[in-house]
Amino acid sequence: MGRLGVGIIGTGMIGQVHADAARRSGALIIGVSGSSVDSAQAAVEAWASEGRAMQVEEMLSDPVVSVVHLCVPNHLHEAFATRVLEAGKHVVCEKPLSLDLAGARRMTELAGRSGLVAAVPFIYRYHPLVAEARSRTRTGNVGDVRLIHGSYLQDWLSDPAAHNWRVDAARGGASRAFADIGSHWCDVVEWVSGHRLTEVQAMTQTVPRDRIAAGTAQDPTRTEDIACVNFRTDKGAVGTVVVSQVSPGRKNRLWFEISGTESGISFDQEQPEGLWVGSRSGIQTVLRDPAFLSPEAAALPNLPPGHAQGYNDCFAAFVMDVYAAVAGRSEERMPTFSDGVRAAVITDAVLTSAQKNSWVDVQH
Ligand code: SOE
Repeated sequence: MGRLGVGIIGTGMIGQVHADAARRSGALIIGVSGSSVDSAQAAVEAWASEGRAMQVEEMLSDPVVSVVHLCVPNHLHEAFATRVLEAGKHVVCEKPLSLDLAGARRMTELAGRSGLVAAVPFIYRYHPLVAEARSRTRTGNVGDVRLIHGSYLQDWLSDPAAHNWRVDAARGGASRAFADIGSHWCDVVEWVSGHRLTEVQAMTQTVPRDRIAAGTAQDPTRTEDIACVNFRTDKGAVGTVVVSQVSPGRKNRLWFEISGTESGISFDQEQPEGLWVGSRSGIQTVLRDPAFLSPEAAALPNLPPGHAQGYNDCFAAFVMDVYAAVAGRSEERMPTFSDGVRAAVITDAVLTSAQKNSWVDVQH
């Protein structure tokens, strides 16, 4: 069978990440579409030379294109995903799925009716040591989980003059920091622990600043830079997560710790080659050495220990699962639009709780 033909819509950093992952997964990039022919052509020359600049309509009517990766700003996700699915093509849509919960639900219902693969890159599930943490939690090694806590800290918006489409609610959505990266944290801890958040009590903060983008004055930031969320889970645990994109020195620091009755485990995305394991008798660092990992973790693509794996490796493993699903093989780990709705449900509850200053149930 020939190589899977894919299209990329969006020419920013994440478009290149998707393209690299697609190539590593054996696909052929047929075309790239962008906000202009020039931006699409520049992307082709920079990271998709086997393809060509295409208009969206041309990409969606090309029978060689089977999967379309959406790497555009959030406010365009629903319209583009709808066009892709209605064109009969499988879709990978960046998170958050839509600007709000209703949009995420519409997209997921359409995807369900289409019978096509519709995936969302919650890619931190694909770190081998995240899989190891899941294995140890699910097989009872950790014992009964009592506490889940952590943070997801970045600093790319800590410069008062920094600007990005994400800070504008009209293009990014009503939630920014939590929808953008708090969603990753919640997805990965629910995936690892098997617990589901059932109630949240949240505070959000937008740090004062004026952002003047090059050439145009922008409204002062309206979406949150920081979210502090307490939560309860369906299996009796409690927890808290701090999400920030204004924490100087923290570049992409997703970190969680799960405390059980037998042991604790902790994972730091910025130090992904070792998993912290603690018990009353002592602590150890489990290295990413497939020879000593659970089958679930060893089954993920693993370079030899000491050959550090990272973000792009997780992305490639995710895209491999998407293309396996396109070929008809179901992949339990693969996050779908249903997981995108889950993230939107939690985000909606966080915003509601912050606005009401009260505990809020997380809808099923
Ligand atoms: C920016 O916050 C960002 O690129 C997110 O959009 C990604 O989902 C996250 O993985 C890294 O940071």
